[in-house]
Amino acid sequence: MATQQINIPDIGDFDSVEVIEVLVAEGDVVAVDDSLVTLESDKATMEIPSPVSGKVTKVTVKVGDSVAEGDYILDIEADEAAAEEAPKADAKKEEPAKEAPKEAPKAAAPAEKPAPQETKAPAPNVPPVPKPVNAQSMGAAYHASPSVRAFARKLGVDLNAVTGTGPKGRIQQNDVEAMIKSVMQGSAAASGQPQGGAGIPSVPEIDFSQFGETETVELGRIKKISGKFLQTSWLNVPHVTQFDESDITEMDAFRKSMKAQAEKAGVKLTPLVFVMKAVVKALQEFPNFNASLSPDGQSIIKKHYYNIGVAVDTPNGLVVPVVRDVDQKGIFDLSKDLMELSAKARDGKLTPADMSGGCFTISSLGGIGGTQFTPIVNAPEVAIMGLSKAKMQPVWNGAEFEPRLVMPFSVSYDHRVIDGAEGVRFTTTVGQYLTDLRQLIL
Ligand code: CAO
Repeated sequence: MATQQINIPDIGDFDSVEVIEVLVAEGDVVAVDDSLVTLESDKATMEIPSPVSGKVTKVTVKVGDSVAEGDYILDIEADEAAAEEAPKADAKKEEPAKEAPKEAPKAAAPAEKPAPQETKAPAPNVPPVPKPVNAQSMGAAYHASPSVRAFARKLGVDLNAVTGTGPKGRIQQNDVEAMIKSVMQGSAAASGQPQGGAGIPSVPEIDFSQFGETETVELGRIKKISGKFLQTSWLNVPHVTQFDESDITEMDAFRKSMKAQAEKAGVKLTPLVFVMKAVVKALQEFPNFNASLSPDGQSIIKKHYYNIGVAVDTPNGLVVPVVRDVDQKGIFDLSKDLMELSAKARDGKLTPADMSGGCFTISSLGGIGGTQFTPIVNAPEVAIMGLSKAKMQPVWNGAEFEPRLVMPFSVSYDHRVIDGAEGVRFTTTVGQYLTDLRQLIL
């Protein structure tokens, strides 16, 4: 089998152009016209096709190299049949066979110089999805003809994300079309909302059974519904999460001192009801947090009522019943509402009315643990608070360290409505109210 040295053919008026892709690696088998490298000048992108079929035995260029006509780029051990055919092929390509085949890269060049193809930046609606590079083919993550590459480029599709169904995994035009279709359908289905052109690449489908035993269990109804809402919010709301903490030593002492009274009233006081009161007072001071963005994104709808959603963990998934008019209720009433709603939630008896009309949500994981987390805004609300577990900590009081009960919390908010400074002012204010509950009656 003859080894053919492949050189850069006539590339027109370009003296020196950059190699932007090396599409083959040693060991790859190529067919005639398979693209070997992609070159890019300031005006165009062009692919250099293989003049022969065979096995790549050596690659002498790498991405970033500058090349010109005649530069040696790789060796191909031509198929016997191809080698025999080669002279004919050369003849067909109308290049004068002035040199011996072994050192005849120019003779092997295609007659038509590769047509420079206009390159466009990838369309922003289909972001590139990295695909693991085949370890045996580091330079060639995919195979596709120049026309398919041009088609993909035109539509802004990263071919690394496309699975080729052609011979030897070659990417064909219908593979690119299928990829676009799946992206559009996947993102639309996942959000349950019209997409407005924001196509999100789908997560690759993997057959996990190739790695071990698996079991497929359908998601419960609540998980399916809440999943859609969570994803819609995650995709639509530019989230910022502000972390903070509050010294709740006095608050907790007060809560414990009220235990007997609470029991008499048939309720159990947890830190959550105090947080609800502190949040509502802060919402009154920072009305942007008690608001929704209009659907056209041009106005803020401020609410003059204070209904707080509370995320409740149930065996079937997460639900968010709403405690109404928190501003008008005392802590015993709030505690009663909370207990009733969370019992209804766990029994699966919440009605749609129980879960609507919220202004701001609190997600409390404080009874379980954790130090901080980033809750997802319950859109169309614009902010959500996450409570984590309070812990005794040494706190410097100016003269010495004192043991204090400190509760970490976070607030995620919609940055289209709330600025960072406002975000931290809000958390600081809530923290201060929790530290000194007397401020709530001012
Ligand atoms: N720090 C320390 N202890 C806390 C605390 C905090 N921040 N918050 C609650 N606790 C304590 C309570 O005081 C109680 O202890 P005691 O019995 O000794 O008083 C214990 O933890 C259990 O409280 P609880 O969780 O039953 O009650 P709650 O009022 O704090 O919360 C409810 C009620 C319904 C919100 C909660 O049960 C729940 O479901 N939490 C999970 C919410 C969730 O999953 N959110 C995630 C959303 S994002 O995926």
